[in-house]
Amino acid sequence: MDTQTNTPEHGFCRDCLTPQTDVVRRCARCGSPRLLRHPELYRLHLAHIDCDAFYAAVEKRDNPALKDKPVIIGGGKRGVVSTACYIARINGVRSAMPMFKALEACPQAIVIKPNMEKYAQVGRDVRQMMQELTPQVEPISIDEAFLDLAGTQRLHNMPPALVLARFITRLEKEIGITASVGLSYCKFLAKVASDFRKPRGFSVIGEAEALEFLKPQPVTMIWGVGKAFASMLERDAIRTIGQLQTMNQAELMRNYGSMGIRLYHLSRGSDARQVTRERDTKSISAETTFDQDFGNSDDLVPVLRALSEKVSERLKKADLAGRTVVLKLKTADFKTRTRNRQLNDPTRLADRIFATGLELLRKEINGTKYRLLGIGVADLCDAEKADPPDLVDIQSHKRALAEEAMDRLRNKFGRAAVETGYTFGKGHRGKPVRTGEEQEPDIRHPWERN
Ligand code: DCP
Ligand code: MG
Repeated sequence: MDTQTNTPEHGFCRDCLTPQTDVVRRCARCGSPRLLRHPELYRLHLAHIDCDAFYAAVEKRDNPALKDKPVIIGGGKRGVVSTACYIARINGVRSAMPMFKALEACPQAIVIKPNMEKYAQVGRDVRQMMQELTPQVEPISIDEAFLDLAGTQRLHNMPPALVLARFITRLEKEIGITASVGLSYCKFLAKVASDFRKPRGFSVIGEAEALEFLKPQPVTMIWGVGKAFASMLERDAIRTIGQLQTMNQAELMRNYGSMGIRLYHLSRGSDARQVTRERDTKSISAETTFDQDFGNSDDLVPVLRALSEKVSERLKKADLAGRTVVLKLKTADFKTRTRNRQLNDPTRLADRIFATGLELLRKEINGTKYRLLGIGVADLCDAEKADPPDLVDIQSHKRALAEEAMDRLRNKFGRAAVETGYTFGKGHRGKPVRTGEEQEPDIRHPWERN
C-alpha cells in the first residue's frame, strides 16, 4: 500500500502503524481511534520528542500501585514540585509550585522525593534509542531532544513520521514511559507541536499552515519571550504572534534590538537552525541549586571544585576539551550571571577548570547571595589539543600529571577513592559536597534559557 502520498486522507494508525487512505474514525485493523493524518505527513522530518511527566512516569513504571493515583515528585528543603503526573495536574498541580500549595490543590497526592540517578539513567536509555533512529539527535534536557530524520528513509524503509510512531510504541513497551512528538519543518514549530497534545501526543505542523497556525498564538510561544519580555510587548499592545507578523524587520529591530530579528523570523515560522548532534555539543557544564542561598567563599568554593571535577570527568569520557571556562551564578532573586574566560589552550583538567572558575568566582563574592552555581567549558575540541605542557607554569604541569594519576586511580577503585583537599570533608554537616537537587548539564539552546 502507498504510505507516502501527501494528501489530507493519507495517514496511519499510531498503534498498529497500518496505513489509512480513507477518512475513517477508527483503524480498520486494530480499532484504535489514534489515527494520524496530515497533508505534509510524509514530507516532514524534523521532530521534537518530550517525555510526559518524566520523573513521575519513571516512578509509576517502577511501582504499578501508583498507576491511577496522583503523584507529585518533589520536596526536599526547597519544597517545590519538580513534576506532577497528569492526574495530579488535573487537580491544578504544576512544576515549580511550592509543595504546600500543591498539596492544598491535591491533598490525596502521593509525594515522592526525586531520584536523580534513576532519571538520568532512563534519560540515557531513551537517548540511546533515539540514536538508533538517526545520528542527528540533539538533546535539550534530560527528557527531550530534537531529531532530524532527513535521509533515513532507506535505512528504516519507512518515512520519518512512521519511524517516530514506531519509536513511541517501543518506548512505551521497552522503557515503560510515554512521550509526545512534534513533527514539523523547523525546530521552533517541532517543539511547539510536541507540547500541543500532551500526554501521548503526536502533532504535525506543516509549512503551508504555519502562518495561519501562529497568527492567534500568544507571543510567549516564541523562544526567548519570557514573562518580562511579554510584558514589554504588552506595553506596546502586542499580544499575539499575528500582530508581529504585520510588522517589518526594521520596525521590530528598532523597537526590540536583536530580539526583534528573532521575533520577525519566528513569528513567520522561519527558523533556520539545524539539529546539532550530541557530539557537536557546544559546551559541557554542571550546576547545582542549593538548599539555601550562599554568598561566602567557604560555602561556594568546595562546590565549585566538585563541579569542576564533574565537568572534567565528562570531558574525559567524551574525549573532548574546551577553550573557554564559563561560570554561572543565579542570585537569590533569580538573576543569572555568566562570566567567561578564554584559556590559551583547551583544557579538560579539573584543576585548570577550577582555577579559572575560582578567579571568576572571586570577583562575584561581594555580599550577593546565590541559589545556584555552575561551571562549564565551551569552544569544545578534540582532547588531543588539550593541556600541552605549560612551559611558563611548571607547577600547573605537575598538577596535570597528578590529576591524570588520580583519574587512573578513580577508574580502578571508583570515584570516592580519591578526594581532593577542596572537596574532602569540606561540605556542610560532614558531607563531602553539599548540593541541592543535582541537575543535568544545562545543554538547552540559549534561547530556551530565561
Ligand atoms: N523538572 C524540574 N523542575 C522544573 C521542571 C522540570 O525538576 N521546574 C524536571 C522534572 C520533569 C523533568 O525535569 O519530569 C522534565 O521536564 P519537563 O518540562 O519535560 O516536564 P515533564 O516531563 O515532567 O512534563 P511534560 O509532560 O509537560 O513534559
Ligand atoms: Mg517532559
